[in-house]
Amino acid sequence: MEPKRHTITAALPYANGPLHLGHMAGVYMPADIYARYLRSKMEDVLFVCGSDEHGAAITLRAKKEGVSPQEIVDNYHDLNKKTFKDLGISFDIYHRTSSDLHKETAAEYFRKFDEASFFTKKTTEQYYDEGQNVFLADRYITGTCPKCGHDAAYGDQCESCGSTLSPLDLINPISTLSGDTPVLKTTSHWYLPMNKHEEWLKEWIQNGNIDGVQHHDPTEWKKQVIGQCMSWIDGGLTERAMTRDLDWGVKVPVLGGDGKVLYVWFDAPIGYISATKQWAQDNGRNWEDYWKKTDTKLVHFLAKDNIVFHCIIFPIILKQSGDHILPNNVPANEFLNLEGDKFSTSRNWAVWAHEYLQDFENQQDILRYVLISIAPESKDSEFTWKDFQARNNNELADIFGNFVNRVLVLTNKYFDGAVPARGELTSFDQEVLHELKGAPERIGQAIEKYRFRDGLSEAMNLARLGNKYLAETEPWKLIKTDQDRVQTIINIAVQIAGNLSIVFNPFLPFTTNRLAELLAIQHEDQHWARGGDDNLIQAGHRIKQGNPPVLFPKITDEQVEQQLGRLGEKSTDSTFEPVKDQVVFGDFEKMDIRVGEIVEAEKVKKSDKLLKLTVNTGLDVRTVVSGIAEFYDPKEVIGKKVSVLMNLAPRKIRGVDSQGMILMAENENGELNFVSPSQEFQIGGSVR
Ligand code: B3M
Ligand code: ZN
Repeated sequence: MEPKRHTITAALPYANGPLHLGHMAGVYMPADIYARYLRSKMEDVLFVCGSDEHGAAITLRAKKEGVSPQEIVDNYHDLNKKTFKDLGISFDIYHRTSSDLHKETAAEYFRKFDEASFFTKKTTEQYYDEGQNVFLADRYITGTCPKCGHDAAYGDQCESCGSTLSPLDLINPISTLSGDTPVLKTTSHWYLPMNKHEEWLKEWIQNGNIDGVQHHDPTEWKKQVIGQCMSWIDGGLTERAMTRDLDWGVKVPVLGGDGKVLYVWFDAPIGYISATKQWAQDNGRNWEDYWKKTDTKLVHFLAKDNIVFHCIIFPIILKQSGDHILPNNVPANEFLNLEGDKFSTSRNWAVWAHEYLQDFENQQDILRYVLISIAPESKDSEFTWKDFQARNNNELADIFGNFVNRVLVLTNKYFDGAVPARGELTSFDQEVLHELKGAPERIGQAIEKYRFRDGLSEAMNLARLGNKYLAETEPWKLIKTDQDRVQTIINIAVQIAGNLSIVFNPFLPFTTNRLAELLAIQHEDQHWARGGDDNLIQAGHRIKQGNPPVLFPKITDEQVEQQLGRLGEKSTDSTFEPVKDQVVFGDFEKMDIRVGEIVEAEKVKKSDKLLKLTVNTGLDVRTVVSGIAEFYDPKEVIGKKVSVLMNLAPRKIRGVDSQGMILMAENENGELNFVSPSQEFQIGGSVR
């Protein structure tokens, strides 16, 4: 049965950090190509995503930075939403799980499950930090991994050996909040008895059917996906708590739920549904069509670490809901590595998508092309800047860009921009047109089977064919002697160029839009159904006049070097610096800070940044050099009360002896402001 509509989801990224190329290659690019392709076939498509704004990782980051979780998620929700948009990821909605609609929706599912007794409620002992008065989420506990001995395993997982753990498995558990050893304390939670669902899950994942009803073709699922699920199931499914003792998240909406929130993996997948509800409200549609009708095809895009949640936990939720459809496929990808190593946020071993967009303005499609070419579809793969450069320069620029440029230039030059009619065809012409006709089918098949790399390489083959066609027919040599032949050649070349704007459209939407403009063709002519048409552009049609722009500028060695030099540098992704290591009060007490008054100020010679200040500290009058010249004029600081670190060892700065330091507050733009008493205050008073 052909589906009537498509619900496409892409994993909701945690709003606690920016997005890097690994996320893009593994999840969002493939999902976007799939969505764009289906839209171009005029199918009914809903493509949803949004920020996952709950979970312990976010509260942990907020604690580290000394801000509220809401501030963190507001910041990254906006940044990530914009990054996706700028990269051309065509979500119909980018929602967020901290929205009221989401919280109501998730709570409603939870309430229904509770009423229907789909949960079991259990009281167990869990680790508790007595100093901080909180139960510790799995991620807040580290200790030694019982499987491999790694000494910094988390309560839910050992990142060294990959084992799934429970906090009680850890040897020598430590609370990351305080560094103390936590104690065990009893608490009650709602558990999803996954073990009760083992039988149907097995049948559904392996054979695609439930109770004799065929839901999908299991041969279309990736082997790794089925493999991972079966190894979980064969290992025995257990009960998993669907609630947590936390104050950030969706509040548990039933009796006894005080101080507890929904487990983020119960809450987040429902985010797809609440996003759909929001979209439906905004567009006068019915959300249920996209989640309940059996002629809707639901596909989840994600990376391999999210497989079990989308193939086991969420399907249980969907099936228990009674009338919801199950995913038709979960084409999960493996991981992308970077220059020989794993992506790592803490070491800043990453290429951040928003930084790419700043550094390579209007070159989104180069990134899209490269990331799809190397997408980790069946095994881990690697991004390197050298390869990025090579793929752009040798493929996009030299093949695609070169071909299109020739077609446009020759059409303008020989025929004044009017597409010539073709005459008699040679067997080579016929071969080329035959190839052209088959291309959309080959590419579409690959996309529908989630083989995006193959699809892209087939599309590139069409550009290659065009390039080869012109190189072999050499119209520039014939123009003086055989105008008829040149007409045919250019006509065929124009048809290929027009078709490139169709078959590349899902992959390189910015480029194909530019191409359509240059060829002066309508949006309708870019629908997938027009693909393969060897008369896509009629004789006599006028293309855009003038010199065509360069579609793919070459990437230089300097650009590559610059990017390489940045890897591993201090992270710029945080608005606030993380909290420094703990100190005891004695450390702080060693510092003698007092209120002083600036009595004289002048610029330090040959420096744009430094002011030489004379400060009356109540005990003495001393000279302090301060790096504030960009923010304060010498005249305006005289008379200001400031905080002076008195016992900082004297230093010579630009030949001036500086005794002490003036304390400054710094904002996110690096602007400095005096730390001063808020009212008139006595000079010499101590600051502590
Ligand atoms: N936020 C995990 C992740 O970003 C999680 C995905 C949720 S999808 C419902 O890897
Ligand atoms: Zn381990």
